[in-house]
Amino acid sequence: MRDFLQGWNQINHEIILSKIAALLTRGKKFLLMTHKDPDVDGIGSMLALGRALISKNKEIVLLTEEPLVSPVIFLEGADKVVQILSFPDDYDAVLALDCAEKSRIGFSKAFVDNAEPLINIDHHGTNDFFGDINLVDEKSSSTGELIYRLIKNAGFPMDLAVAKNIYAAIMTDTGSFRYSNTTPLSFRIAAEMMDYGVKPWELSRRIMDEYGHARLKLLRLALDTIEFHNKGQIGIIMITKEMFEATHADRADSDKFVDYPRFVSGVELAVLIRQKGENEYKFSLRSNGLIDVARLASRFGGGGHIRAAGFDADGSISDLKRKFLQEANQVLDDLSN
Ligand SMILES: [Mn+2]
Repeated sequence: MRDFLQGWNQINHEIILSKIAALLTRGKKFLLMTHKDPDVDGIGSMLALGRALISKNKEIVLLTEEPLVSPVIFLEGADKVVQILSFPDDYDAVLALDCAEKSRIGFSKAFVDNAEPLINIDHHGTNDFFGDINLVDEKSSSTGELIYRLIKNAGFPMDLAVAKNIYAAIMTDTGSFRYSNTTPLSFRIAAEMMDYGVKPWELSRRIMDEYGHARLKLLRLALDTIEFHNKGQIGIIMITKEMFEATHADRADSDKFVDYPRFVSGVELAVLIRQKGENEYKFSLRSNGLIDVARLASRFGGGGHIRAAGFDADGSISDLKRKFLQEANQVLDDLSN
């Protein structure tokens, strides 16, 4: 039965892919968006699909709420991404890429509600199917992988610029092909992208391995905050606004900091708490395999993947931490019973 259902799901995705491909082939003008605080998968997917559509003589607008920062700014074609405020209503479709829910797109509700039809292409298990058409495949390593399948299905042209963005999207979402979401298909696509001229070393150096002095200064401060709970099973690292200010670092500079507690032996759940405002915090959760952090995050109104999820929280940090640890300890204790 399980095999049958998985098979059915796969057939279903192909039908939806064809439906989206037909819509993109027929239409003329499209708006592409991704989630707030966009990552390489989101922007890379926008750039890859945008470029493929431009070679089919479509009019494309690639829109983000905020100007791009490192590392997404280093993606091929990133200078084509714009920030505008009004919403012209003459698009043949609006595509939301890598967004688990409508509110993740950012912008005002009225702005996004104007989008019609809204096509939701995503790989988050917590996706709530907010689109008029939903291509949601949680087995996909990345949205970039879905964009690859869409481009193939539609028969749109692939070139080095498209390949670089698809490769970068898969590379970052799989942690350089190390995370549990890495599949044989991820490797096959990566190999094909190399045939188009992608150089893995060059892309990983530019997008994953290069950082400025600010990041190192921020890391120095953040490492001092690491604490462990529940017999060393929970590791927490914290970054305050003052730390950002003192080091002139930006949000992207704290990317992957959660790996420092995560790599410590015995840790099952790693948490990065980033202060966004006076009483505003972002919790990023990583699981080493035992805990479903998407479920844990959803108890606080957030979401994500089984091994990587997060949520926003308002309040005093001591209260937020206490409430979070209560839930997390409970989940861990239930697992060991
Ligand atoms: Mn993604």
